[in-house]
Amino acid sequence: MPQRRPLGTVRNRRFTSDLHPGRSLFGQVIGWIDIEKDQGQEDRMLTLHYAPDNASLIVRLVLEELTQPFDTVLIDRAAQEQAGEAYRRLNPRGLIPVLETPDGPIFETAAILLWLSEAFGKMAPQPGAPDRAAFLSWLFYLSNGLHADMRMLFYGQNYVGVGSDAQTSLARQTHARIDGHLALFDECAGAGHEWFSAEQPSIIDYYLATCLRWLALYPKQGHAWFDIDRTPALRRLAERMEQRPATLRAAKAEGLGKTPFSAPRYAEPESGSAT
Ligand SMILES: N[C@@H](CCC(=O)N[C@@H](CS)C(=O)NCC(=O)O)C(=O)O
Repeated sequence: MPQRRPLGTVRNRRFTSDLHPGRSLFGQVIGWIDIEKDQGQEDRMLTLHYAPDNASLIVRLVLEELTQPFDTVLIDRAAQEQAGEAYRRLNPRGLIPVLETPDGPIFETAAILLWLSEAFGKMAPQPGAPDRAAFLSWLFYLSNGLHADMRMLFYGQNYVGVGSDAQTSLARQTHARIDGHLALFDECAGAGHEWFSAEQPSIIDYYLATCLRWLALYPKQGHAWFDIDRTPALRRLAERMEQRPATLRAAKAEGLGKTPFSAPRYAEPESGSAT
């Protein structure tokens, strides 16, 4: 069961040691003083603010792959809790996810993933590695290109208002742009990089697999245009990623079923709602 507690209680923890540049955050002894700690509660360093099947899912998947224990705080989307004052203290933009860390709260999915990959020294080429530059380019393209365009599909009214002609036109143009992004990612997935669609999963793999899931499901009245079979390398990625034990654990936690990336169904979580 997800844990619920008032937003921001981890702010009451105080970090007591300096981080050493160039060393993995979790490879060293770090000290926390818990000022307010529930009795019997484990002292965890990471807290994910989430709603089922929201962008927080990508962070959950990566935390599971890293086998890192974390706390969760369920955001009540039906009550627009993410837009409230308390949540905006963690993410001024009022969007899910936020990950609370020893370095403070982080928002924006790609920023969180990058922070995790550096903190644990895994799931991405590390600073100084020869393929770091290419990896960063594709991570930012995923976040700032594909994911940003997907938000236009899912939240069209925020971009062109509620008029149906404007929404239809926006959707048509956005489909074409997303198809273009996916074609480029498909080619990149088949190019033999170690940081994308390789044997060991990367943060890009989980981020993209989750985008494929959402494209197949959302918006509820307008997803028929999408066909994963137009991008065979991405289909293979989706099928491979859903076999990972990390995906099975995340799928169980958020009620995603057995094929959450290649043939998804709507989430049936025990608590909370996706929208
Ligand atoms: N660029 C943001 C996008 C996050 C995002 O779109 N979050 C959605 C849920 S998947 C959200 O909070 N929607 C609520 C809203 O727009 O009010 C990120 O990567 O973190």
